[in-house]
Amino acid sequence: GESQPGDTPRSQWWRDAVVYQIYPRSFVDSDGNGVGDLRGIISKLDYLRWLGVDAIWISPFYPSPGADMGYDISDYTDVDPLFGDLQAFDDLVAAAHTRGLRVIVDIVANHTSDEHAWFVESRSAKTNAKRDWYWWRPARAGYQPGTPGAEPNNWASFFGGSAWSFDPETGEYYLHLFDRKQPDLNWENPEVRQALFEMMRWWKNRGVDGLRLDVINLVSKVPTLPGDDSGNGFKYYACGPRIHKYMAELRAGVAGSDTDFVLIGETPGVNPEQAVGFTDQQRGELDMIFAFQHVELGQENGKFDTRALLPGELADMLAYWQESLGDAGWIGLYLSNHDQPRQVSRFGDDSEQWRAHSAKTLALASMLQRGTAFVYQGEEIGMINANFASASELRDVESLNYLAQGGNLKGVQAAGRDNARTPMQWDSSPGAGFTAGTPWVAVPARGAHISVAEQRAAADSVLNFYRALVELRHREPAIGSGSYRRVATDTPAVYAYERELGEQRLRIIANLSDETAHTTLSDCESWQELLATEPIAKQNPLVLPPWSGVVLQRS
Ligand code: ISL
Repeated sequence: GESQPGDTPRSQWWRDAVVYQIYPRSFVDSDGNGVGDLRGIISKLDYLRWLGVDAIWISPFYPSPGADMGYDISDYTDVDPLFGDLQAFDDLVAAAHTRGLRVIVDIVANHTSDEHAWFVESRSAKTNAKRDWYWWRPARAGYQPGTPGAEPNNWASFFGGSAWSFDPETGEYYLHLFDRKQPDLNWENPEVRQALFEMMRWWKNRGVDGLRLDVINLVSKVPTLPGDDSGNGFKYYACGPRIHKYMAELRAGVAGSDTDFVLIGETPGVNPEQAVGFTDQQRGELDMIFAFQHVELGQENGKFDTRALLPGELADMLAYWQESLGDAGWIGLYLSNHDQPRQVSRFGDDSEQWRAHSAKTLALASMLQRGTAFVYQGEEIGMINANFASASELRDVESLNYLAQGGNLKGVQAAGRDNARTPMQWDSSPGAGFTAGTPWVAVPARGAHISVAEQRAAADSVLNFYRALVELRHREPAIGSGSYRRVATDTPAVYAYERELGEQRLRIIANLSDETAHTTLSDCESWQELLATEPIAKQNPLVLPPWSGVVLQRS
């Protein structure tokens, strides 16, 4: 936390850091058009410095038709006029660096928009020089091109339906693991990799301090693209045969010898062993990855069919990852982002009674584990799911496709991505302090009173608790550098672990339920409280009120 951009390079500055994720469309709108923008972000940098975070990660702001809200990029080296221009970006980087904040941009290199110049060329003719930059295949043998069942294989798109779309212009299909407007790039072609690395260096040269790499474990496919009899193709395109070669090339080609430049991989579907494979520092690939198993808990039949979690289920999964990694590898710690429901609604209790308590307790349970902590905008005030009651309020292609294919609104209310994409609530005015205009997605009626303005003034607010947690991460070396050890508890809903470094020993205890819990603390006198979500008496057994937690230090 002490190091600033411009200091003597200090490797692994990110270990004790907190990264704040900004979804720019929904953060601050500086010009009243209802869409957040880069100048809006600049206006809140002092707030972020007050909160104490080390870095910001900004979701895509590049020119885009917006089919996937900017994760479909049509020009990698510019700013969409919706969000501003390159001058605004340069001003943002300078203003962030002045305040000691690092800037991480979001690079979508698995696919482009179908409106990107590369794809426009590629689709124009089978003989085009860029034809091979994407995955083109003829119809399945014996089928009339463009008719049902003629897709080259049975791979499924993450957003529903086939991963192939037919292009009548040349009579072939192109692969898209996401929307049909997001064709997959062919990383097998070295020209593609060189073009992508050059683009990444372009952002580095503009002053950015690191990259969040979208679905980066999907860039190496088994080149023959085999059909998958018992699945959706995942095993042939996730962590494919050349993934480690590509990641090493990326590190060398983009970060070079700059040990401060951070590479964060978004890696759906990886297990702990694969996570270590990507992030082992000796191998020189990524610095950290995002795991998914904990956010996919309870998905019975896809993400829109999610059951309530059992007591201890989240704790067990978090502990499984921590224990499996041991002192190898590194992950980003998160419970939510722009693709997930709000963490209080998913893992906590978003009723008025327990909302603030569970927001604090979840943060405490997650953010002091071994890894780099991430805070998605709005989590620091305990924002809750929008629960939109009408399809007309939804904006996300994934949810809209799901409904169009017969899915039900309840599933979308529980798991839809719009839940996390509503305007950041700065105050409780009609535009939430986000916009003076009409927001691109509504400020939900439910929870509209939750705001930064209200919480900044209240000492016991969720916001001030986050601030204290961030400060604690920076202050206690055992958090950034210590070992992790799970501590058994009397109740499955209580998650307890220790972080240890040299003489320092911290114990984190969190009651992740709405029932009072008792937990035995041997040697009660030797523990001293560093932080708690609410006053907790020093006694043995410890009595933890519903949704409460404490950080203790052994003296
Ligand atoms: O959000 C998901 C399911 O609801 C995930 O499967 C998600 O699609 C996956 O994590 C990949 O996410 C990233 O790439 C997508 C984009 O839509 C997401 O916003 C992005 O975070 C395609 O670029």
